[in-house]
Amino acid sequence: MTHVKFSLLAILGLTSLILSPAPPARADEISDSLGMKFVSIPAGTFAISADLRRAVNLTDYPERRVTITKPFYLGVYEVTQAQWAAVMGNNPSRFKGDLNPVEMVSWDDAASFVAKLNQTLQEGSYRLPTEAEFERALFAGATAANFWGDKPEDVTRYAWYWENADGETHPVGKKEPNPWGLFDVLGNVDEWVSGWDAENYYAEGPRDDPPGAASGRERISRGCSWGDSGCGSFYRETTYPDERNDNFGLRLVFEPDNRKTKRLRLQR
Ligand SMILES: [Ca+2]
Repeated sequence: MTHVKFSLLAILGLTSLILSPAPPARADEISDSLGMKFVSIPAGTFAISADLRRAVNLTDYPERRVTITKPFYLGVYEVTQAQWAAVMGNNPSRFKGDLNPVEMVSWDDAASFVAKLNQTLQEGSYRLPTEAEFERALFAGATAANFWGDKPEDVTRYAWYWENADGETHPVGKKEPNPWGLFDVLGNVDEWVSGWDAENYYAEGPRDDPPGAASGRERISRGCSWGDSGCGSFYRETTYPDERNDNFGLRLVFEPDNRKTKRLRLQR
């Protein structure tokens, strides 16, 4: 069993050298043996976006503040097809490309990927981001309608969406990152977040580290995709957990095992 695990890790390591995009490393980035890179998102208190308030009918609350109490590592990129295939042994994507984001994955499929990754790599713990974490990371401290400001048309610098994507996904990391170093946080594929959709959740749920509703009928994706016209920070979709589509993908939160963090940290 141990032998199998080490062999798999060796394959994953080689695969990551060949198949990972390689922008300059930031001091606060870490990388796992699969080649997935993560950047630290700072803790802080912020107002959940007007668009999320509208989406969940929180119109009686002109401002609703939540706190992320500790920094967390979020994937710099969407999970790629090469990374998915290295872990799951298959590639369900419609738009094939090793460095393109995996798609045609349901929320349930994403949960299976996370479970297998945790079982295989054992370098720490992987999970989907909560919706509050996604909002924190997406807006990167900005209070404007989008992280770049109030001009919606500037989204074309950061995102692949209907008007510029030629009807398909693109390799991750080709557009500009947001101020906290996240690529394709808008556009390319919609990204699953944890928790269920629930109308009163942000009115009645916890203010600190809200995990998302514990039950419901539909899961949530954020960030718009190649197939969405007029992509922006407002984008939020709710879908049954077993529904696959060529616009659904994911990015992960990684909580490194503290004993291994030093080895995982990238050098400048
Ligand atoms: Ca995306």
